[in-house]
Amino acid sequence: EWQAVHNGVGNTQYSGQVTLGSTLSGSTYTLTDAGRGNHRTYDLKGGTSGTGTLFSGPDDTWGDGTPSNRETAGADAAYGAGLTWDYLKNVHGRSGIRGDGVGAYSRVHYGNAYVNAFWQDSCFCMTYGDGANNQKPLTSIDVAAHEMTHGLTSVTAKLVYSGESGGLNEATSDIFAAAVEFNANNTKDVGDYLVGEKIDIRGNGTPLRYMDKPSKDGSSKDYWYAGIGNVDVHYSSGPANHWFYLASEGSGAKTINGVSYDSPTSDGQPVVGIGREKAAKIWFRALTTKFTANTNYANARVGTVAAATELYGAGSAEVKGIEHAWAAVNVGS
Ligand code: ASN
Ligand code: ZN
Repeated sequence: EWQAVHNGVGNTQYSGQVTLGSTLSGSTYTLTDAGRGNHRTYDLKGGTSGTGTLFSGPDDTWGDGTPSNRETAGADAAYGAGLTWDYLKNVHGRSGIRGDGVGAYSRVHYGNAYVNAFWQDSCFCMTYGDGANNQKPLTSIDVAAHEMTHGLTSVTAKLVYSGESGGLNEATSDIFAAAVEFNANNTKDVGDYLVGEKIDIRGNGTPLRYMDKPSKDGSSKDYWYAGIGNVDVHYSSGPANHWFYLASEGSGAKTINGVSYDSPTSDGQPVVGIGREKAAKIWFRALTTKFTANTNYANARVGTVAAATELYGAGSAEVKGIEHAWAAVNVGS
């Protein structure tokens, strides 16, 4: 059976009106993205197990921009998964999480007022709660890209989710969350080095994490130290997130897409950025060809320098730039 690739209209909560891949079966459209490995988006309707119900309907318009319409969270989740698919394909030449052209799936409306989102290897799927009072689903671009990137890490480096490797696993998800958000060029949810700035998980409008200066969240670490492996992986990710910011943009004060940053360095020495595209290329190559399950911060420095050397040459400005960024987060050679 041959089915045409359709483009539906998504009225999202966080990213405005967007285009979504859909499929027409008979006279019913479903949120099945045939152009992206048949990634499907399901409604759990408050449940916490099973696949739920595939979003479907007689028109090809999904959601109305408000959380009271249950298609809205589906539109945001489908959009985020599609952007992450496109980013992997267009920037890194990878067709889907496993590189085999097969899409994962997404489930929204998990539980009641559940304030988290997660990836599971067991279902090869990502799942989203509806947030406080079921008003702030955790379906923004960066959260979706973060969760989908956990799938990528699981099938590549397989970084163990504890100790320093756990921090690097978390940082990998934050790094590609930022990269996907920048790559999306969405005018409502602009690219930034903040994580979770749209979902108001703290209830005061502040982001969950800050990559330019991770300690701004009150818990994350700016710099590596012996024993950082003992803190929660969402905080030991700090030095690697900070590395990505510094490697991309350099130290000091800077405003990008209306967001102001001021990134410090452990030794007070300035760092000159190489640009986020190159920094992301280096991290991706290291993740997929150098890092292994027990890679720690010292190993990550070695792995990224090896990746940068292959991409840009020994002694290149790119290699020097990322070495300076590692030194600036206290990861020495
Ligand atoms: N949302 C969290 C994360 O992806 C869930 C977890 O703690 N693993 O990091
Ligand atoms: Zn995570």
